[in-house]
Amino acid sequence: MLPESLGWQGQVVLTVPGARKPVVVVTRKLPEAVEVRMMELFTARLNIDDHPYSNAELLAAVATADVLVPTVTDRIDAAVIRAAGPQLKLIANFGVGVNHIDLKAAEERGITVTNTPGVLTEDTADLTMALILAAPRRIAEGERLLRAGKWQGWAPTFMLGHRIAGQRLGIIGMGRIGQAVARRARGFGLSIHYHNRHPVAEVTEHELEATYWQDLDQMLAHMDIVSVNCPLTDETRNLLSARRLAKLQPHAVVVNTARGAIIDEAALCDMLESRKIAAAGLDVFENAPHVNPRLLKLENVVLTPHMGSATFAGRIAMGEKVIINIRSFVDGNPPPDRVIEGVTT
Ligand code: 8YV
Repeated sequence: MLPESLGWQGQVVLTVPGARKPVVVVTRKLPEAVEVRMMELFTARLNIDDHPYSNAELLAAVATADVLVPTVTDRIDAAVIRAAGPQLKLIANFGVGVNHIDLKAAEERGITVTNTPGVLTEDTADLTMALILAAPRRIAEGERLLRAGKWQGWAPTFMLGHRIAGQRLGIIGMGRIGQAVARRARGFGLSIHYHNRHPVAEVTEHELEATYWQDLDQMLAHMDIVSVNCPLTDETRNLLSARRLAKLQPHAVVVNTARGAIIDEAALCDMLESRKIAAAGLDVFENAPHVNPRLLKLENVVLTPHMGSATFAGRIAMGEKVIINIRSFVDGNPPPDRVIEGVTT
């Protein structure tokens, strides 16, 4: 009989002397330093060849794992959660967005969900800023032209884009990442506007000289660049609908480093094709990794493959957060990054 006591959520505490190590199933390959530490601390089942798990593999994983460590490429829906064995008490997501996890089903089954906020803020804000610069300045288009051997030399009217300084940036979602984007954007001379469920603290608004728009439609009509930085939830799905996109000015640029499904992608393609908006910079897509072929044909779009948090330091820090969440939980304590439905971090 293994010694055991119960923790904060009624979970079996797995770190008392003599207890077995918790079985932790990690669905994707993580940075080596993270995997080594997980091997030391847990009975870690790693994904050596990094193939995305099939539904059958997910079902098998939750049947035996004490802890599941999924990523954005796993669909942890109600059926997967229903298939979990009684020992599964924690889903420690590697990533901040949890739209791929059915939080309600998890709660009903008494499964705690955690994520990794904070450690990918600066990296994601950097990539957002890169797209904010790249789309109006046609950087990717210029690079494609040069590599294709089509550059015939400098000319006064060649590759003209739009000036960044002095433009209005409208940030949708003024959480950690939105604010980090705002700080960077101010350095480039952009003025900051934002839409959020609530205004940010006065001190932050003051620091960023930011203008709050309660009405998103109204904000969209006045922005030069719009950046999507909110989580995907039932409320934000299709937030930039065809109707809302139609509010944008013809020179407007749309940047999205959050989740593809926040924008009506087909409507965005219509707008870009007909030049009803000028350009877009997209790191995320509605049906990733499938990218709408209409986007691939457009010169006025900069496309990156969901790289927002893709830095060595960022991914290691995310792994460390996952480990801290698991350790706290199996010690019987509330994990620091617990996700509660409807409360976004
Ligand atoms: C992550 C992200 O790399 O954390 C997120 O929400 O979008 C990415 O930057 C990815 O989700 C890993 O699961």
